[in-house]
Amino acid sequence: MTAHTVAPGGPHQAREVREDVDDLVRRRVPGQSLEAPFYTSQEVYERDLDVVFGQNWIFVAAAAEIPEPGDFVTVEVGAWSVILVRDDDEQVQAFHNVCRHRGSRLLPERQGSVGNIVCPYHRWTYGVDGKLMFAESQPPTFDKSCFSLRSVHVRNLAGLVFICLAQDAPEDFDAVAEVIEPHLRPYELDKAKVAVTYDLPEAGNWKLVMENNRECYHCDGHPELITAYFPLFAYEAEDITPRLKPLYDRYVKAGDALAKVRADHGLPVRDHRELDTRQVGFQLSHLPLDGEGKSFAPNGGAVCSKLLGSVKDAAFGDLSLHMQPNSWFHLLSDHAVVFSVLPTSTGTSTLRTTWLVHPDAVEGVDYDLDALTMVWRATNDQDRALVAGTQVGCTNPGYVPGPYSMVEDDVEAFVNWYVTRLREAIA
Ligand code: 3BY
Ligand code: FES
Repeated sequence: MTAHTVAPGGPHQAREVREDVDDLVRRRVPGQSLEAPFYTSQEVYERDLDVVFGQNWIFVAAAAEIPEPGDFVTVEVGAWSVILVRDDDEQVQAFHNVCRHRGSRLLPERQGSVGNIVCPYHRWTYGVDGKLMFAESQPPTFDKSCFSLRSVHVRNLAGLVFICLAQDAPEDFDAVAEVIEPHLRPYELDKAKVAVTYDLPEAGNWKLVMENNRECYHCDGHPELITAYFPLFAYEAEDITPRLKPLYDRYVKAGDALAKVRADHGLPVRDHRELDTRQVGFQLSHLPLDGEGKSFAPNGGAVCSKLLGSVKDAAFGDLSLHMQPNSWFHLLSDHAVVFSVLPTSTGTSTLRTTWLVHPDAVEGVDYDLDALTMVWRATNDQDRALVAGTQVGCTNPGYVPGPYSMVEDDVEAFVNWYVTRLREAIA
């Protein structure tokens, strides 16, 4: 509950509720899963919208979704609605989806193309640069320049669009972007083509979707994925059990081969892990793939015959990028898959997945849409069931937090990042 909200029981009760959430945040025990109210309470949900989604850079779209001037998508984050639109200079702009007259929603559609943005109520008309161009029946003193659309902070990081809804956006985005951008550059995602995007409703709090993504402890539950993807996420040599040894040996060998390919492309081998050590938390790793080592087809085969951007070698591994608080990305030689999680209520969220291919790749010729998307559709669906099961479990009064294993350090890093943001807000 936000400080200014008055609870049904009056201001007194509002203060108690706020103190309850503060207390929950303060007493969080490191090394174990969060207490139930983090996933089940309306007050925590509202705090998350305020402090996490309202204050941080969040990933919301691929720039390829709006390739031409006038193309737009709208993004719903809690009660916010934001328009992302390509302007006449081909830059991505972000505006609150609210008319400057009497507040009507401007664009109700999820996606489309406009010449100008025209309010459906009294037809105030804005350019795609947000400037008010026309408002009927105004007095001579009316100054249009005072009523541009309210802009939202936006960055296009090599084709990945991030917004920040805060008045003052966290400053370290640009420093992080500088580290990440050279790794993304070969794929030329800004020029890519969207093969398909789809929204998966999740019956779980947004944090459960993120925590599930941050580990591969459960990856035996992804039979399609692990024919190509090594499920050794976050494993160190000492975590390798006899069962995993043959897989690990294959992983090391494939990693050596990938290092050579990266060197041939003039790229130094690099991993960056700053998941909970800065506000724009991220992890970037270039991972080898199993089987043929090319892409996410069963057994590591290719799924598109045209390689992205300037990538020369089909066996170019998987550039895996995790960003706090709500996204992850897989970039391969022949396609990329980008994921964002947005909260919709305490116990529900939406996972949006977009597949990108070379701009000239033709469906049915260079790729088959079912084959392109099969592995991650299956994986997302399996994860959806795991998340739903955890939401139900956390809601059970019998739930108590349990310990993270040695291979769940990225789950813990996500939770650390999250709790740090909440603690900073309390301070
Ligand atoms: O998409 C990912 O990066 C994670 C890693 C392991 C589980 N999930 C597939
Ligand atoms: Fe938009 Fe009136 S509310 S023109």
